[in-house]
Amino acid sequence: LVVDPYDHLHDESYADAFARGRVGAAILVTVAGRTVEPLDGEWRFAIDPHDEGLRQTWYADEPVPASEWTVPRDYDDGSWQTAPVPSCWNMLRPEWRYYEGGAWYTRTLDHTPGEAGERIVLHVGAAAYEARVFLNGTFLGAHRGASTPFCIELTGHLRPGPNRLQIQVDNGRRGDRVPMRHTDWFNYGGLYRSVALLRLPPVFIRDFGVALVPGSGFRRVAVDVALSDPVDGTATVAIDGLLPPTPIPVSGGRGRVELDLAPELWSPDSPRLYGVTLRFGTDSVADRIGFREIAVAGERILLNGRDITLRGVSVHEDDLLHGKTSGEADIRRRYADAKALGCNFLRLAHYPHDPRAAAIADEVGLMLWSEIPVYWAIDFANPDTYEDAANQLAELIARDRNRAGTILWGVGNENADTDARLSFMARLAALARRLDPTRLVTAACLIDRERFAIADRLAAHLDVIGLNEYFGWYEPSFDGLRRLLANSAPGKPVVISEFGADAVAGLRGGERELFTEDCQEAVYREQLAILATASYVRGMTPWILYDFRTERRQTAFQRGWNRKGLIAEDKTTRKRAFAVLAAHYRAMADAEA
Ligand code: GCB
Repeated sequence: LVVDPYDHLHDESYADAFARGRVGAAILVTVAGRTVEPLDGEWRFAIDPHDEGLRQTWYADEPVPASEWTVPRDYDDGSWQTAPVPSCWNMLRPEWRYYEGGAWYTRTLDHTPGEAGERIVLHVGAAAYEARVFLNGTFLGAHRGASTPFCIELTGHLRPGPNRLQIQVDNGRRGDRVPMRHTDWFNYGGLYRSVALLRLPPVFIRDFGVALVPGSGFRRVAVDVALSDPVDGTATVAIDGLLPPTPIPVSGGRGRVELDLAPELWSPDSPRLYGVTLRFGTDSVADRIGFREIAVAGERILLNGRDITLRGVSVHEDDLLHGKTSGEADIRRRYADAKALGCNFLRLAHYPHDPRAAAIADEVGLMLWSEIPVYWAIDFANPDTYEDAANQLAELIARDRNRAGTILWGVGNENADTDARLSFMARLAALARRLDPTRLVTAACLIDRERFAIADRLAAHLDVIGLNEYFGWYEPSFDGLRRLLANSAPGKPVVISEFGADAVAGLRGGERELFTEDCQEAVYREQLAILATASYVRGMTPWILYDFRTERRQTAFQRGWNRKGLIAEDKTTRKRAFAVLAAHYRAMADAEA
């Protein structure tokens, strides 16, 4: 018997399975205030570089102990190694450090049926990059995008007692994905954020949004609710200290009310949050939500009607020991370091960070730029790539729509100004506005090299123009920066979304000795002095708070790390430029006070 091992990959039904099973923003269920059943902990784990599991349908059969095999099908997952969820497999064993490709996570789910009509939803915090979910041998759905959550309904597929849940995760880099093959951050793989089960009533609250109505003089609050099913009825909303339980008429599964309310406003100086509870039938969700309005007027950015400048820093989600898996303590440390710099703002580069990053920013009073990895030269002409990017954006917005500190959605980073890119990213900007009228849209643009000005055609579609420039580093002279700023009349606020220089912590030398702390410090001094001369520069997020791991930098000084951190990868050792930026931000804050 000769079986083509590639049969399944040629089989139309398999090829279509991804598309048919794709899950995305439209069915994401909010976890806000819900009691979840965590599925974190050890899962059985195997890397599968050649996709044998998909070819041999490891998911289709119950595992049989080796002693009972009649054919040599080595899929007894009981003998596998284990891996903790959440974690990045790259951090678990030296031989998995650079592994890219497929891997299988398997575990038993013991199911005790609840009340009649109960619905059970699997919530995956993040799976990098692609995931396929199987329960008891049945393919239930697939998801693309390394950094946004997804949900798969298990109702009707679970049986009482033990069930076999398998998630095949693939972090292979591909030219048509978002990001594509080439990035300047580490390609961590795996189920690296929490996985949980939600037990829900027959009709439940899928999503909700509570925010000030833009332009209402901070006196109207809109509450939107979306249910799991297109039913009619009444939901209620209550806001602690502001609003007693108040009905929201729901028709076809959707409801919206606008209420005359004047909450205390959220700002970095006064990060006031209100407890908000929504109910429908027996279901309820709850969150702590701040109310603020973010807007632009000419070249200014206004928070709650007042001018603000964004004193920021960029940060990756990366850790020496845990890779891209972030704990609460690590997020709080990022923010404590940002505050020690005098920041009121961070750019979360270059993909959606752990959801607690936005929640804790709300609590401690930091504004955020949050973005999707439309990075460098992705396949802008490919409609499937657009769909992937748009879904990641929609999932990010659904996840973080109630986060007051998140003021900017970034739709891309350093993408050359081609026609295909313009139409792709203009559509993303329009999508962000349609899904969320309470935030501004930005992108980190490049300099127009012909005109030597800020002249990206995408700027017409943005509220705030982000600009990455590396004068003093990739381009040794600062003259270009002076020329560029003088040549530009953007008519919109500009945030310098990146500048910086690599420095090996502790390495000293002259001001033009590359990779020394002294050179990095000199670049910061000069950049800050020049940028202060352009009135339309309303903020900056220098590159970057910490050194971060990246495969593409293996040479002399870098050794697997991007060394542009103001703090080394130990997250403790501050480089000399840290104090320079801190002094600058202190002076800016004093001047504004
Ligand atoms: C950039 C990219 C960023 C890189 C940085 C660098 O322009 O946006 O992802 O890490 O430059 O260090 O070169």
